[in-house]
Amino acid sequence: MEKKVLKVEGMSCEHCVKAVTGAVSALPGLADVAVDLKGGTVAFSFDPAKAPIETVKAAIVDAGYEVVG
Ligand SMILES: [Cu+2]
Repeated sequence: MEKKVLKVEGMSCEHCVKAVTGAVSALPGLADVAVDLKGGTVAFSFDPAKAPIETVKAAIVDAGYEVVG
């Protein structure tokens, strides 16, 4: 498992936190998903063999948010 923190734009309320947490948690090999609403970040552990980082980013984008780093 690798740990990663992504900067995500567009999260403004608890609904966004739930949407992003749900989208990322639904991917295979994802764990310990933690959204920091004020900081605009999403931290998680992931298994690149199951879900590469590009897949995680795509899931966040599909949920309607922008990954900026
Ligand atoms: Cu929201």
